[in-house]
Amino acid sequence: MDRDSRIFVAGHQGLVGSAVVRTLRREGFENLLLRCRADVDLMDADATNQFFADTRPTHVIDAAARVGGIHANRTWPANFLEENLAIQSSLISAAHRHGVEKFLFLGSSCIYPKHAKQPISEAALLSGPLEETNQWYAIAKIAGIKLLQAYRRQYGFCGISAMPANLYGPGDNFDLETSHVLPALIRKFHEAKQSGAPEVTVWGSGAPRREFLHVDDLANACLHLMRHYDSEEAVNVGCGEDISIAELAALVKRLVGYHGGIVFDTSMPDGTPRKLLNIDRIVASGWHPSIPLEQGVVSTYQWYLDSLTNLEVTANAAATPKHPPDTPDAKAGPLEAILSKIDGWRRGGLRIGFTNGCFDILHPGHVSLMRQARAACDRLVVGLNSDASVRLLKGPSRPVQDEAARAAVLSAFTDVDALVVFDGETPERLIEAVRPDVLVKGADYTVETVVGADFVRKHGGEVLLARLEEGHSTTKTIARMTAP
Ligand code: GFB
Repeated sequence: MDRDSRIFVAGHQGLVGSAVVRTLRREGFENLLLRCRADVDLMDADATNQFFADTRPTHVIDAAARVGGIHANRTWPANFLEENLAIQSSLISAAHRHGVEKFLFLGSSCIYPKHAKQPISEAALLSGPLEETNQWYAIAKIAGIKLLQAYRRQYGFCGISAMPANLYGPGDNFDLETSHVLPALIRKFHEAKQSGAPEVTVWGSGAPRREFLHVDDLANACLHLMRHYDSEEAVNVGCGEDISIAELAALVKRLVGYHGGIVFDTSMPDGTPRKLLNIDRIVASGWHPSIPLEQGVVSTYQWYLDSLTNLEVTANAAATPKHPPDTPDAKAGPLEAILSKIDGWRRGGLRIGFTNGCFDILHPGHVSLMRQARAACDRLVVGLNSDASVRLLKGPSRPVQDEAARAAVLSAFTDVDALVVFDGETPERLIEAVRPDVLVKGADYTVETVVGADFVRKHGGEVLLARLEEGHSTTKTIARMTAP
């Protein structure tokens, strides 16, 4: 891999992918292919294949995956198994078909048996039963390693697999339901410090041991492996030391500066008792971890604090729109920019709401819809039909106001936090990209007829029907305007 290589970083907005992009750029790699889910759905084999045909990457770093902590793994086993299988299969197949020179697949230390001998060497793969909570994710990742081995043996395809320890760092997910333990503890201790809560609850017994690797160390290792490693055998990437969850909680508590107590909730699962990786193989190839845990926790806590400040700035900006109504507001923007904004909100633990419409002539019914939608979430994203889309749905005389005017007026609503214009008849693709926690439409719909309802519910979200305001609708408004 050299500086001219066309490198596709799959999953570049996630914890790992964003660290890989940072590292590649720092090392002078500029020819990066970055696509978010709305551009290419990697679970869709045809779309992925087309993307490879169009862009012809020479190298792929596959950091795209459905990931989450112990509770998420236990709650959504079908998503963890099915989505990861689909993503890695379409990527590996397209990469082989379109002549990719080298492919790096990322797994996790949870692929190893629950009671593997410590420290766990790569040879422990498939030597015993998996841990129950994350077996679904582990099976998918094991299938990824095996698929690359099979492609290497059958086609000579150059695919390698790296298995990192538990990762953390800037850009981590701080949502308490779906996150891993380290960001969860940072957030819990921080919020307890702010509120003066007497104690913080830590899941499980505190006895399990975990090895934590800073994501920038992993990104470094990815680059190292792309340059120096070529074998069908997976390679472990860790820091070489582990710590119990009780010790980690005490460390985070001290670094955050919280002075209350810690209680353990043993109704929550412990998961694997221990998973310390043997990192002899990667160390022998010339790579070493460089970020000590304490330093990594301090900088991750700082990142978390910064992201909270950014949220406050965004919220204040939303409360006081600074733009005159005829200029596009900062809330509106291209999909990629809005998605990355949403990503930041979600990482900060905020609940994302979504509603959509033509919003051609705004009336009190719209004001009420926005208010109800915003009351059900922390940040409201509005999908606005483009002019072409409104013409398609309502006929050639519509819209009355073009999309720039409609976006400008909507952006002035304090209840609206972000706005995206979409083409086509329905916002289905947009909803899949935004993945709202709550999807809101007026009560002239039923839950069954709301576009995107199935998708949102399947992903743990809810659909809300907003109360209608008697006597107000765009059709009635236009009828009044055009009445003789
Ligand atoms: O990080 P974590 O969710 O994942 O949990 P795993 C590690 C340990 O921390 C478990 C405990 O024993 C949890 O019970 N824990 C304590 C907490 N408090 C909390 C908390 O507030 N949040 C969370 N999340 N945990 C995951 C796998 O396993 O590791 C994934 O499920 C993946 O598939 C990932 O492999 C690396 O280390 O148990």
